Amino acid sequence: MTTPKQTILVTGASRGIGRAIALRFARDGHDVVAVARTRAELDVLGADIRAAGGTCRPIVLDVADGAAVAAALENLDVDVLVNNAGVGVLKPFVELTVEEWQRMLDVNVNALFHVTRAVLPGMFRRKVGHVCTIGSIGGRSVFAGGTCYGGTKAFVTAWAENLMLEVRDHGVKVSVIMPGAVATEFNGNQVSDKDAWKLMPEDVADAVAQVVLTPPHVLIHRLEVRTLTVAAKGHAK
Ligand code: NJP
Repeated sequence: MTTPKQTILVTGASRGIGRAIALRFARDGHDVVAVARTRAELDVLGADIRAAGGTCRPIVLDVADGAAVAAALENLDVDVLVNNAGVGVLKPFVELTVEEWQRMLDVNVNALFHVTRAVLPGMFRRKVGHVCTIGSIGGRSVFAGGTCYGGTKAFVTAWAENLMLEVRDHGVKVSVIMPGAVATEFNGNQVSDKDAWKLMPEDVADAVAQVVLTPPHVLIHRLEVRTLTVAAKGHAK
């Protein structure tokens, strides 16, 4: 490890990109706090991290539940928050149910308030911290089926930019990482050979690590991570 040990809170750590981010920071010797709703998957992550000599504190939590988030994260000193938990239901606007619409807003937008609001006061007190949020190139490259999801990810970028201007004088960095398509179970995908053209979750984890592990005076605020390979039809790449 080249930097001092830090406490890294990763939301949506049970699988996909969040799991890769948690494994990456644990491998680098940091204390990982892993948040998601699925206890069994968090247990597997914790066991994998411990088997490799790292440390992991799992927290079973719905990030859309503001009261539960406030209670769970109270008294936790977080150096780096990775807002990764996200939901995508990609289909035509007229086929979206109100529940699907609401769930994307709850997890992709409203949870940013709950989780970030819970950890920022501690970062202000310690005059150091980093809020790193996973957005999407779908937040600025439009695609059919992305009305709500793309809208929530456009919000992520705008929110992060505004927050960055507010908190940098407190010593807190804000970054947004915008991946292209990643081979995960996102949007009900079953990962298979057809996903070979996509980014791997570890590619995004590497990008997050590069952004987070910059020297104290350096802030990478926005980063797009794209694949060089040809996208399957209908995908932003
Ligand atoms: O998705 P997936 P990814 N409370 O479905 C968690 C963005 N992105 O890793 O609660 C707490 O494999 C869920 O855990 P669980 C995307 O928008 C992706 O691909 O146990 N956690 C699981 O760990 C998102 O922001 C692509 O069900 C909740 C995780 O979220 C991020 O990358 C492209 C939760 C979802 O794992 C990770 O997505 C792109 C809740 N209420 C951006 N609801 C892509 N894959 O192509 C869900 O540009 N989670």
